[in-house]
Amino acid sequence: MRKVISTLIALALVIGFVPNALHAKYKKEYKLSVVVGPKGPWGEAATRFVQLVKEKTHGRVNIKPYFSGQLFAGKQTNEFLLLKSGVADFALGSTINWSTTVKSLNLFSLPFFFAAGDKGYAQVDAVTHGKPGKMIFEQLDKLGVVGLGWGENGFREITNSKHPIKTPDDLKGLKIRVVGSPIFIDIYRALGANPTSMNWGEAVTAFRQGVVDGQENPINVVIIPYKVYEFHKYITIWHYLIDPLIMGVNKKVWNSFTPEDQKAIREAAEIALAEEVAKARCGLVGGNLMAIEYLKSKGMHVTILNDQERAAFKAKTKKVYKKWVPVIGRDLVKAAEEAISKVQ
Ligand code: X2X
Repeated sequence: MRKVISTLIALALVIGFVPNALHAKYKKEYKLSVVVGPKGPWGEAATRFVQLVKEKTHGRVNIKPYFSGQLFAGKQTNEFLLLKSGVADFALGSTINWSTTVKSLNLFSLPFFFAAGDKGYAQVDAVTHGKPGKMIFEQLDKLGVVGLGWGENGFREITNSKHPIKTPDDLKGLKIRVVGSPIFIDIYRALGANPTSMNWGEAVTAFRQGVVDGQENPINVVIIPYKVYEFHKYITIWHYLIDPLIMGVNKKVWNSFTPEDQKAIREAAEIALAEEVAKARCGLVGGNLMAIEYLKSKGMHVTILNDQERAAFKAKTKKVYKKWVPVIGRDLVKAAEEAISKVQ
């Protein structure tokens, strides 16, 4: 009898207390950094991820989203450092914002590296979901961040309050707000514009007050939810560069989760990100251009560049490639070019 009781006690310990002991190390709340607010596909994906993680881990992992850059007091290019150091446990971050720390991420900011139209999206998928994407996640890992998957801010299009932009000459002298990432300053200087870096937190007020003439951001994730059309009448769809998002988690935090919870968190990320990418592309691909029609209905004057017109801009940015390809890493650029060349 005694033996039976002690076996039962031992079993209870194994079943009940061991998992508790593992979870005891868990924090009450994990912080998720997001640059933008809760509205639009990017913010909504953060909220969705948090809900899914809670459900799938049966409440063991509680994440709170910190929107509008609350964790980094405005300076969005610091986000990766915060994630790496553990000030943020998770971040759903833009590759542009992280590229000041993770140089390889400037790959996505090479101007006119990807094709326009549907082909461009297929090329982006080939890069992020192929060998180059793996190479990037390996680098993140070395820097102390585990990549859980790719989302999308989107191809960045340029808007302004002055006139249509169709040729590089049209950019001359325009004061364009850009993210505080050096490659953007190089691109706009090469194109003859006057770039000024500004955090997203101050940007919308700057558009409203006319402190800048223009800006560049993706249509579904930023221009529509943040009503940029209220400040800028002109948009040029030029698909000049893509801004993927990454769901990242601090490596120490990641390693503190049980394999079961890691699996649950990965699944949550996969679902939330797939939904986010679909929203980021909705009305911009597959012959459905409803998002562009929506901008027109809001009074925007839309200019869509053809391949020849894009080539004129690309030709002006040669020195950007010369300077940045070695910074990004020739191996990675080559792997990306190979992945792109396989897309029909
Ligand atoms: O600041 C921007 O333009 C934004 C919101 O797109 C990024 O965070 C890169």
